[in-house]
Amino acid sequence: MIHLEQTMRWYGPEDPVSLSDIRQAGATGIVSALHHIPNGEVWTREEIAKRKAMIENAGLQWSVVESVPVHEHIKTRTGNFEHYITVYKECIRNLAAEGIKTICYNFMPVLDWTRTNLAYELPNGARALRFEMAALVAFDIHILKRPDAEKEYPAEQLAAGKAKFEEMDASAKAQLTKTIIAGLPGAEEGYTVTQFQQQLDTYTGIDHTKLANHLKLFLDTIIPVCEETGVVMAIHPDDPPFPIFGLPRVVSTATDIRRIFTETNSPNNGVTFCTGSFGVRADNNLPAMIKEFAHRIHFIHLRATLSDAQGNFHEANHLDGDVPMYEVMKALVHMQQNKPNRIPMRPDHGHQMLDDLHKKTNPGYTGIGRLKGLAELRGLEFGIISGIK
Ligand code: DNO
Repeated sequence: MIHLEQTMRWYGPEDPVSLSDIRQAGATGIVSALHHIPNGEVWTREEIAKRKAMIENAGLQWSVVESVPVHEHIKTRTGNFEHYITVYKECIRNLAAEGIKTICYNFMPVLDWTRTNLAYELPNGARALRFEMAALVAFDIHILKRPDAEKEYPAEQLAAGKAKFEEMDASAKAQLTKTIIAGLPGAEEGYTVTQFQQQLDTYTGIDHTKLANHLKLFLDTIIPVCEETGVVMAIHPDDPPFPIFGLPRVVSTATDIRRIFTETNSPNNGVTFCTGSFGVRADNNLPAMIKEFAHRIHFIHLRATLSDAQGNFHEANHLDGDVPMYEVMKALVHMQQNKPNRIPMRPDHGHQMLDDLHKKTNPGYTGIGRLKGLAELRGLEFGIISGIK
């Protein structure tokens, strides 16, 4: 039986979690990106080779790039978008030339992933990442004061947002603002409140259909380069998987993935199967999605969330929450047996716990929480595979 490849994300030399830590946690593959190169600039072969050597010198291999960011001009198809697509193709070619052939990316407008609380205390004292609708509304209506935003929320949410805003002091408001728009780890962009509104304005007139078409046009241009160089693209779902700040979302559901795969029909056009992102929607049946999209799942993020009908969620232990991780892992084990290569998976996020509570960490990317997640997931996979043999 073939096991999934166990990987962990490493933010590069500045990451408080070292390559040695990751190796001790048992991962063999690294997920990394050249975060020091600004979005829209070419990743040269030299820079890629340097990072690759660092990883290999630590006894690991660079399995996935997460992410080569997609410039906002490509998403809105304005300004210099053609230039940025040329740069993107160049990055694909250079990565392929250095032997790195799996690229994770997303097509979320303006913000990469979004949370409202990075230190949500759990009953056992560990801390988790949380998304609270009332906090998002408090920011949107009372801090950002986005024009006409009221019309997008039902009355109860507006009331909850107002109550939330009124209970926050100045430092809580500043903290919430920073959490939402200053850029979480891995996001290549951060904004001030004014810049954020200006960025939102660039999406005026871009609805779901238009954004979906921009993604298709982007893929139609880059996928031939991937086919030529043997690179697979793995789109990351929207996180959270529903529209926020009036922006369209086009990678949230099985219907979205089906559309993306049909419109640009190539095995190189694939998905990062992120159970944490897809799992927040009750209408996403994760095991069924794995079965349907197995041929195009090139990378896996495993994480569980606990959510409610109001759109609030927090990140639970990897085997808890409302993601049916046993069924998910069974479907993935089955998928892996029919693939020619090992599919990289990583424990996505982890709680801040034990000694990490006293350390400066990248929110969600602690050493100990992810070590625990990886250990549990690997144990689950081991159990399932042992039962099949
Ligand atoms: C968050 C990550 C995302 C992801 C990007 C992919 O922890 O899963 O930031 O890397 O959306 O492009």
